[in-house]
Amino acid sequence: MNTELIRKVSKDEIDTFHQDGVVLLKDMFDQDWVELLDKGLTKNLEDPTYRARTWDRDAEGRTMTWDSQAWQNIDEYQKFIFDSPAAEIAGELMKASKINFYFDAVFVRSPGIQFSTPWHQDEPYWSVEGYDTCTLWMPLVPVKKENALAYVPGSHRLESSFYQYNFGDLNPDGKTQVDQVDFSKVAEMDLPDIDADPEKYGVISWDMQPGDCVAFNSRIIHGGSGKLPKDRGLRVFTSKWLGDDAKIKFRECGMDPDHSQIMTEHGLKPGDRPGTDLYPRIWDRS
Ligand SMILES: O=C(O)CCC(=O)C(=O)O
Repeated sequence: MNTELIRKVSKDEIDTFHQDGVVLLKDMFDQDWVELLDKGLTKNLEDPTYRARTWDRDAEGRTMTWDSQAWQNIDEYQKFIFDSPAAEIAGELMKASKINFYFDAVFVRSPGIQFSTPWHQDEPYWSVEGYDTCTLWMPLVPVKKENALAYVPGSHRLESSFYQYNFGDLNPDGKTQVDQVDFSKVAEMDLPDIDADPEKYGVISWDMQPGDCVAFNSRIIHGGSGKLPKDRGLRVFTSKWLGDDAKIKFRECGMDPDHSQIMTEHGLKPGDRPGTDLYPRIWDRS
């Protein structure tokens, strides 16, 4: 298992990440990491956290499942977070001096399910604020660009706060939503109707193989991923990383996911740099 970068993150990739807020990184992880995460994901699905939810179940019983913050109970995820080159990749892209791990989230779709993730942003609704935050989106199976997560390049720089899709509404089982939030008090405007004219918004996504990842700034508008052909499922592991300017922020409007309680229990308060064993420092430039 290769704990070092198997190739450098290029200057072009770093520039694209800053300009567009998203970049495809081909061949960034070797197959050992992909297999390890896949094993972890199987465990995660067999023994989900209390947060796990089915976001969609269609008439044929096909599902889209989400879970998050499972890493503390899954050795494979821990090994990836602490020993893989992921933190260094995030550090290079964000030109950071230090990188803390924030949390993991998985998105698993049955073959043929049509469900698409609604367009949304992440960081404006996190319990952390900062421009220097990024997600590594890693499919553990091959995925075509029309079924992969899509992005609006440059939207990470928009100042507006948009009405956020309430993911608590994705709840076909009527399960009590643990992170139910009311975003209506903060947002100034609706997200544009991106699906009406994806070209106008420059919507981008890529064909990907296991070992590739997309890195995106957590403020970017992203969504889609789905509309799968009958013989194709999708298993995605994502990891969220914090760069230099990330600070804890408890948002009055509610948060998704809301870490305020566990942060407080760990002695963390608004304005602090996320740390402790909850958000471990994984990488330093030195
Ligand atoms: O893969 C998906 O469907 C959604 C991923 C996502 O929204 C995220 O990683 O923030």
